[in-house]
Amino acid sequence: MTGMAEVAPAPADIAAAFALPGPVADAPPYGGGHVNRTYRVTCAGGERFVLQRINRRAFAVPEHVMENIVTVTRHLASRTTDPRASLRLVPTHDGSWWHTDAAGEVWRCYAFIEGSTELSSPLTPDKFRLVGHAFGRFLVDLDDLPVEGLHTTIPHYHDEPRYLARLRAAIAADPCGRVAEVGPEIARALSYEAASHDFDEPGLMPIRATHNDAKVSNLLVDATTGEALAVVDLDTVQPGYAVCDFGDAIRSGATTAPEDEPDPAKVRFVPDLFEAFAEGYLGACGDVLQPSEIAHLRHGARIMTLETTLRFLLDYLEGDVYYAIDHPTQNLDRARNQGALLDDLNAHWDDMGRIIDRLVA
Ligand code: GN1
Ligand code: MG
Repeated sequence: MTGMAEVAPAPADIAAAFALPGPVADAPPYGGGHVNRTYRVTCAGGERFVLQRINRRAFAVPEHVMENIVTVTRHLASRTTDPRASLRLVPTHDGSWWHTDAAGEVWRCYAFIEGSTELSSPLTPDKFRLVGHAFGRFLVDLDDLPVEGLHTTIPHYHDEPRYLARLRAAIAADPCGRVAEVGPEIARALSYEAASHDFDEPGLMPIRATHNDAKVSNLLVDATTGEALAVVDLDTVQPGYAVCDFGDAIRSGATTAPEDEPDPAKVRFVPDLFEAFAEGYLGACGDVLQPSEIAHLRHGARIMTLETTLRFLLDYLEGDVYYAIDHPTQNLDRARNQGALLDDLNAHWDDMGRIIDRLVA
């Protein structure tokens, strides 16, 4: 451990930098993100906002994250007349879209989307079809956004061979003495070496503006009607492959258990949920996707499940330096969970192919 505890500025003081409609009444921590710090700010008049500090370990240049978000939220807002269908940034008093505090940390503030919620569990095929449709729409809405205008804010983000190389280095260095307890997890991860190269070929698919954290919880729905409202958590929007977003959604939704369920025996891939998501997704963006992308949807599902398996395992071996944890084995739980899902999803490889073929027929 390092000796000095971090002295974080009070979120209410940071919120005062933004052009809010009145004084801050409270600003408790909010949401289930693993990387950024998030607070829900309520003003004296009851108006609500989401205040976030961008994590520099994940995002080396937070200003680039913000420039991407400004570009993307503008573009998305121009596609709809519904103010609840896209995130709206609140400027600072001096007209900037972000605030840099005394320690150099970058903060931003969004209007809270009132009457919205994450989808409730259990996820049914009907609900997951709607998620597929929403992420498909997201792709269509960004289809005409010039991807050269976006920064790559996390280089090598979906570079699985590189995560595997880092895993090998972490095994060799064993900085926390944890290697001995994760033998089966390491063996499993290394057994996916061949699959890790699925996207190595340059130009395999078109590069688009993609979300890169397309998990179920990043779609807000109307709390009363359940209809889709906005895709949120736009920090990771950057140039990438559409099938990685498809895959992220599958690994987060086409499963019998949430990502940190500690008992891997409870984790199964659910083909019916895969099918429902793919149906909604292809219904919304099937015309925009190229044949190379449709052909690699299932590879996207496998590669993104491999990626979370590798990243959680790596973080456990490296001492929980990246993902926030609330108990000491949480990253190990997550790695085992995603690894179990990876094995089961991979066992359904041919089923996934048949489902996609049937849907595009
Ligand atoms: C992280 O912080 P959060 O929950 O939005 C991570 C994603 C992972 C996800 C796993 C910048 O997202 O890549 O898929 O956790 N974001 C970053 O739940 O690393
Ligand atoms: Mg995220």
